[in-house]
Amino acid sequence: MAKLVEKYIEIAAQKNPGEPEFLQTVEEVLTSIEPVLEAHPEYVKAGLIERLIEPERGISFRVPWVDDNGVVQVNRGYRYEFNSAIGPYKGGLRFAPNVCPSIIKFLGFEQIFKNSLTGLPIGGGKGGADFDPNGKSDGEIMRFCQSFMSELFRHIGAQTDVPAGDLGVGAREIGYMFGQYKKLVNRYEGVLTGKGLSYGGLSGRTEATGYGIVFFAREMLKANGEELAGKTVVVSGFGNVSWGTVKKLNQLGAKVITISGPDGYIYDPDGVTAGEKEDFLLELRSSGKNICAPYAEKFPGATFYPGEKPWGVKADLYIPCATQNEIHMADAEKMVANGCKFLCEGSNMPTKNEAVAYLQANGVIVGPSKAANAGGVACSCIEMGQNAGHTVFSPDQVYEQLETIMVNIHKNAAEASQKYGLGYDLVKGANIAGFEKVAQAMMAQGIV
Ligand code: 2IT
Repeated sequence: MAKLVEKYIEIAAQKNPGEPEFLQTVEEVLTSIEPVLEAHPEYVKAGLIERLIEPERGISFRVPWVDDNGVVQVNRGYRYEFNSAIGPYKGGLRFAPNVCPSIIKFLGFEQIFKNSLTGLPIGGGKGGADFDPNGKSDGEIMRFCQSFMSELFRHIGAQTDVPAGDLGVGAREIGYMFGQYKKLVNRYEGVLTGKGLSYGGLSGRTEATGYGIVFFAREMLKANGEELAGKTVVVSGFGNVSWGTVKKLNQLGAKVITISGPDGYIYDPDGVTAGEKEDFLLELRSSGKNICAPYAEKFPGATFYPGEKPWGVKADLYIPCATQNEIHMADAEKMVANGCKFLCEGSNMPTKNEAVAYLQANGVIVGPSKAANAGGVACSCIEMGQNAGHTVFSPDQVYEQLETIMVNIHKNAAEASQKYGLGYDLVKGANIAGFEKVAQAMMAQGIV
């Protein structure tokens, strides 16, 4: 079976040259599900893996817009509709200069299993553009979002494909895209999630990803006889996911000692505490400068380390929340040397495959992002339900469901790993649990 998995990985490599991020996740997922393929030769016969690694549809399009100086700018937009076996395509839109097919396809492929793990009826997709929102005026952001939606609208819909935010796409961008979609189709429908509360958004969606990550981390610790209260935590990033994570960690009595940005990291030995410090993350984000250094000017107890990542700081728990491939082998070595016991991945695929293997081999419990950060998309699906039912859910209703979903994801990943004799391996368990449901649905629906 190892040979077979190698063959699939080889097919992916041949068909997707120059796409390292996509191939990284394909290899990670397929290696994990080897025992499932062994138990189900009918999946092999049905060409299920060949079909799974090929997106159902990939769209690339021109996004022309005019900047504040009257100069025409052209970006490239994408939507990869990866798998609709268990529900409409669902996944965020990322606006960042490095967006390319490899990044969108890695995110789209991950999203298939993540969305399946939520237990909710959502397929996998992802999109975005190679547009850098940092330093752009509000007018430029609006014109870009309108132009982007002027093409994307024909491919999406509440029953077809429901995008949301990701890096560089928050409530403001979702608002502009929603307005343009509604104008073009003349229909008020829940085609995007992460909307503002005044026009169909879900209470708690903004916090959902970070809160979910912390619930997942709590379950990981609990399963290993430990609790979050009193733990020191290294967090990276300072955006929406980091903010929600810091908030919930503070509520549960843990102490966050770092945040980071593309410019370096902040070490705050007193903790990024609730209130002023926590709220300052929002200010940093909305400044549009994409730097975290001002935190150390505002709070003199903190130190800014330019150009460095926080992985050499000693802590009980590490939660990367910035972007993909933040943790390389050298970082993993530092973490192990510092006695790291738990890594809970907040951002999508923050750790290189070889670094995950090294951490696990050295006794670190790793919570994979597709399980740990699934609370965001789970709440997106609750938002879809709210819109389809023409109703409004209270924050308490949302938080209660979110917590239950995260507890179940941890339980299902741990059980799937046990079932295949892999012990407590959440990385493999999450891939297996996510895959099993999608595989069953694909088998039931024939060769499509
Ligand atoms: O990576 C993710 O799960 C997201 N960016 C959220 C996707 C969604 O549709 O809410």
